[in-house]
Formats: sequence, structure tokens, C-alpha cells
Amino acid sequence: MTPPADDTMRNDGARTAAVVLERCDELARHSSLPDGLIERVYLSPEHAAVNALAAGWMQGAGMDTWQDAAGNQCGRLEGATPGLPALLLGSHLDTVPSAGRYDGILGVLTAIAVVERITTSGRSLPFALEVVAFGDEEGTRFGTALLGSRALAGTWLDAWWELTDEAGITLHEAFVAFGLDPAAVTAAARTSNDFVGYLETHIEQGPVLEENDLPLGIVSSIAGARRFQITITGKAGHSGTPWTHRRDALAGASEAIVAIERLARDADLIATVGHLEVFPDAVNVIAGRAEFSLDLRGRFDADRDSVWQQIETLLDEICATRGLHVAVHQTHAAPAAHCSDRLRGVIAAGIRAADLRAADGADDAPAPLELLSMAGHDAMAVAHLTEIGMLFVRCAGGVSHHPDESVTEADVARALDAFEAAVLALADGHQAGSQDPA
Ligand code: HGY
Ligand code: MN
Ligand code: MN
Repeated sequence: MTPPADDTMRNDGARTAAVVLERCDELARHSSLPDGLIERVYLSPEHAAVNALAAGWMQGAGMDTWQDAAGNQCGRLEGATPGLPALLLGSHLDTVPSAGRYDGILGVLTAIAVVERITTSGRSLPFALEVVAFGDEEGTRFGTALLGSRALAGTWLDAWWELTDEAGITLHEAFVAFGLDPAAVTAAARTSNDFVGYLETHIEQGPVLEENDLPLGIVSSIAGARRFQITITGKAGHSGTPWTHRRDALAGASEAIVAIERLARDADLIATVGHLEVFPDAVNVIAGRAEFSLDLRGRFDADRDSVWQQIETLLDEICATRGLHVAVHQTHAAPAAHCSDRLRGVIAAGIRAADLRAADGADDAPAPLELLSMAGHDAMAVAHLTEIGMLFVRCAGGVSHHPDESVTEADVARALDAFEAAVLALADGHQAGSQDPA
């Protein structure tokens, strides 16, 4: 095939991986951090800027666009007849602090590029296509994650309005400042009848695909997560205080953190303490208070919850021994979400089609690999409404939530072909009236 005039479009008019990667770079420039570091939080000026960029690319792909009542950027391409239920595609545009440029973002841009390919092909599908760029998957600003996707799923909680960010701004105030009406947030809620399913492309954020020398994988299920703020209180005092008279909150927290890691490892769970603050935080003062976060996740909610009960007992024992007090506040909980057989099937069909295309028809590719996602995703919230399916893309070293996050253009090209083929496999199955993919 003669190379296309430029690398933005393939000969067949398909939007290329080069453009998707350029757009990732363009979105990365909208950050609240200096020196090329990336942080983009919910309801920020950076959030507004990337919503506008995504809206323009959605329109360029042939979609009508709107920002929903929770600040998610949405686009829609009608199917064979107007008003059909939609296959929802998407991911998130917000980030953690000092983030990579593909977590979430690659999924939004892959979805837009695939809709553009379908628009260009002129094919009309037996369902509409909607793309959603969720505004808050990470929970970086207000601590509770999946706010955008929970608004769409209709599971918003009014208790969240008083959540505050580091500057003490409430979620309610941030909504108003962003131009949204808190009283109207439920207008973002969709119903199960609106959708035929949800598909999300996302970097793996783990090493499995790379270890298996595979560019793509099928997500079997997403681990359920619970997050806590744990405060250990003792008594601040002179660092020369004898051992018999010390109630050291930092020593107690440290003992707890190492013990929590052991409990999680033994139970095949993942526990992460990513934040620790000490008061009064001075070299010659015994810590009177230590506050730390806990992110606890596992394949099955029951296992996770049973280990959490063990952790609560452990905290009580350590505090009793050391004369300390513990207070626990749960800041987030999301149940494990299982990808449906039907949508795992279309993702598998998409990967096989992309493998065939890449090998010019030689069908010697291994069967697509299924893997658990220990990372959380908006799909967990959307699972409340409709079936979910996820396509994983290899990322170097499994690194994510870090500036070194990276993907290859070849893998993104393969993902574009696979995601497009998955959508078409679902359409073919839909047209044939079967629930199974072609
Ligand atoms: O925390 C997670 O797993 C996701 O990246 N928000
Ligand atoms: Mn993330
Ligand atoms: Mn993500």
C-alpha cells in the first residue's frame, strides 16, 4: 500500500495512532503543575480546557456534543435511525498528581478516533455511539473517586457536596465556580435503556502484557477498592522523654503500616499507604498525631472486607499496647466489577481481527489473554447501568501514575484496530439479533 500523504490518516481514511499520540501530548500541556509535570483535577480550569479540546475532536468525528450536568464531556453519533440506545465508549481526562499522559486519556482519544473511522466509513450501526470523557475518575481533588461516572450512572450522593479540596473549597462551591448547578447534577444520570453496553480502552497499568509479549489484552474483572483516612493520636513531647512515658503516634502508625502490608500480601490483596502526615513534625518532638491513607483492593469484595476487619483489629491492638487512639474514616468504596461474557467476547474478536490485520492475514497469533485489573476504572461505576468490557494496552514496565508512563505507536495502532473491530463485532452480533459477537 502506498504510504498516506500524511500520517494523520491511513489510506482507508482511518485516523492513525500518530494523531492519537499527538493529542495525548496536547492534552498533557493542560496541567496545574510547572516544569512539564501533569496534574489535571476535576472542575479546574485545566478540566475546562481539555473538555473543549475533546469536544472539538468529537465534532470532527461527526458527533453532536454536550457537557453533562456533572462536567463530563459527551458526544453522540446516531445509528441507523435517530434515538437508538447507544454503545457508550470512553474513559477519563483527569489525572493524579505528577501523572503520565495516557492513563484515561488514551481511552477517550481511542474512542473518538474509532467513531471518526465509523463516520468516515459511512456505515450506520444498529445502535448509536456515544463517547464520554469523564471528569473525575481519580478522586485527586476531593478524595472520593469516580464522581463523573457515578453521576452518569445515577449513583451520586448528596453527602459529597461538603467534601473539600486542599484549599478548603467544597465540591458544591467548585461546581458553581465551574458553571454547573449542583441542584441539577441528577440531570447527568442516564438509564440502562439508554445503552447497549460500555467499552473502555485503557493502559494496563501493570506488567502482565509486557511479560507475555502481548500488545493488547481483555479485562476479565476490575478489583474492588476501599480507601480510608486513618488517624493515630498519641501525645507530643520532648524527644528526650523516657521510653516508659512515650505515646508516639508515628511509631504506632509505622508498626501498623508494615503489618497492613503483611496482612494484604498473605491474602493476595493489594494495600497502599500513599499519604502520611505527622504532627507537629519536628526532629526533636515525639509525634502526637499521624494521619495516613489506605487504599485496599482485591479481586473479590468479600476477601477485601475480611482483611479490612483484620486491619481494624490490628489497629486496636497496636493502639492499646502503645497507649494511642485510632480514628478511621472511609473516603471511597467501589465494588469489584465483572466484565460481561458478551463484551469480553467482542473485545476478543477485536483483538483477533487486529492481529490478523497486522500479520496480513496470517492467523498465528496466540489467543487473546484475559487479565484482572487491579487498577480501578470508570467502568466500575458504569457497571451499575449496563454491561462493561475493557481493552487493555501494554504500557512500558507497567508504569503508571508517573511521568514515565509510556506506550508505543505500534501498540496504539493495534488498539485502534481492535477497538474499532470490537465495536463492529458488537454491531454485527446486534444486527444478527444474537447477543454473541460475530
Ligand atoms: O486508583 C486507581 O486504581 C485508578 O487509577 N483511579
Ligand atoms: Mn489512574
Ligand atoms: Mn485510569
